[in-house]
Amino acid sequence: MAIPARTTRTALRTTAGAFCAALVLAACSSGGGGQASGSAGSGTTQASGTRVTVTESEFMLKLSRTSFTPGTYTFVADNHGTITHALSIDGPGVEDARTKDIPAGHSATVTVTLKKGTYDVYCPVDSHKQMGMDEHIKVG
Ligand SMILES: [Cu+2]
Repeated sequence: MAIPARTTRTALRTTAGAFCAALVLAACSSGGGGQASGSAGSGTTQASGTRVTVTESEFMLKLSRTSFTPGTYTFVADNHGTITHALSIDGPGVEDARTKDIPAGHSATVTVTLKKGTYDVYCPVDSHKQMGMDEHIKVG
């Protein structure tokens, strides 16, 4: 920043003010960009991982495997029920990742990276979780 040494006090203040405003704008736009790229990951469902099939019906979940080691998994939720379900996963580093709503007879996927710990696998539709569509898996 080259502010001439002989600038009058008033002019200097004006220049400094404009400079600060520019800084704030720059900080705002770079901050917003960072947030946007950070949240983009949670919406990604096309990444692939070890496939785990979760059969859903009223009101239970059945996982195709019960033993997990840390890594990336693609949960394929298969709705064998007669009403709409979905699948959500919550645990260390995974905050309520979920499939879209799945009509009866359809399936949808959600990909997550599991770390050591316990994860909650459940149906986030209405109160299905409380009605029994709730399983816990242990990773590690
Ligand atoms: Cu459900």
